Amino acid sequence: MKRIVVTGGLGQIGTELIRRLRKEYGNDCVLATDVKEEGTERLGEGPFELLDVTDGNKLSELVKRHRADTVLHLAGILSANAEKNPQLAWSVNMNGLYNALEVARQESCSFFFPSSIAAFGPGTPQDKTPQDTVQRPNTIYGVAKVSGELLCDYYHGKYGLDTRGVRFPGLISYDALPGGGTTDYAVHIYYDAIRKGSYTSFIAPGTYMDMMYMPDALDSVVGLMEADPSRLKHRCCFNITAMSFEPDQLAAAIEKHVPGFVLNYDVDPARQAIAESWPNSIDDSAAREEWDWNPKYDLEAMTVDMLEKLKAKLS
Ligand code: NAD
Ligand code: AKB
Repeated sequence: MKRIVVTGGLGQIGTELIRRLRKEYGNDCVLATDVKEEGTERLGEGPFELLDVTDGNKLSELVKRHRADTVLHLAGILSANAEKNPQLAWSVNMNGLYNALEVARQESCSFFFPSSIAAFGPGTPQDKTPQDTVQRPNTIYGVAKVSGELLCDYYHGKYGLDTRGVRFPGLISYDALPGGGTTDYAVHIYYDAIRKGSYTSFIAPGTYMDMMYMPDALDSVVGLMEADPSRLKHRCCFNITAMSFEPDQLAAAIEKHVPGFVLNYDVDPARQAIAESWPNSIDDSAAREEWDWNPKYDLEAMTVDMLEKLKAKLS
């Protein structure tokens, strides 16, 4: 039975991942932590501790006290918020990661790192971006993600630490709201479709980005952490994707189920520039070959489920 510590557990991913892990491994086996406390009731039964990941001593104390064998390091500042305060983003995203890796090394824990499509940049091939390719991002978030990937691979090579990770695309979900990223438009559009029948996008038409529905993202974490290590040629991190679309295509998918839905545009230059520096679509064949990655939701299936779940939530 695994004993897991999750950092940044009250975010968009953590909220759902912790419930899923508690179902799989037992409530008491999963220690949720975050720098804030609002939203703990959404995590279900199980232990919770306040933790700022820049405090390495507290992180170490909690991992030891929980007798953890696995650390899932979700704490971070997302792309758009990171550009507003690069110094804070570096401190949380890099120093927090270093602290978490050091504790994992000392306590011999398996380690999960959520990288991002942001680990690519303007010089990367933009279509079907390969697993191993140019990574020269021009955002502080992306710079920290590439550095984090390298650091995780370093800990694997140097210390034999069981580090694993994925490059998540934009994640779409109906439970916790996204935390200040560039792909957030693809979540907000569903809320506004139900509340107002229209949405104003801060991302321009024709801007393709990879996306994924949260149930597939949760499967990816569990699937990769359970994967047979002898099959893994890569560690940090695997390209994974489920779909790639631009705002008009997303609007058309929603309009099929919300007749009369209207998409307007008021493009935010800062977030648009970030989006344009990321791939249009990435190639996830390494993940498919090495640990049988296989997402279930395409745009249509995700849209049907999102609208149904959100209608129930907002009614
Ligand atoms: P989120 O912003 O929703 O949640 C991040 C959590 O980290 C928040 O609950 C926040 O309170 C916490 N946090 C911030 N500073 C902290 C600190 N100093 N100490 C401890 N906790 C702190 O983000 P998310 O979407 O859940 O993403 C989790 C991870 O996955 C991040 O590393 C993110 O970069 C990565 N990721 C997310 C996406 C996505 O679309 N959601 C895509 C790619 C990668
Ligand atoms: C963001 O937009 O910052 C995140 C991500 C793709 O990393 N959703």
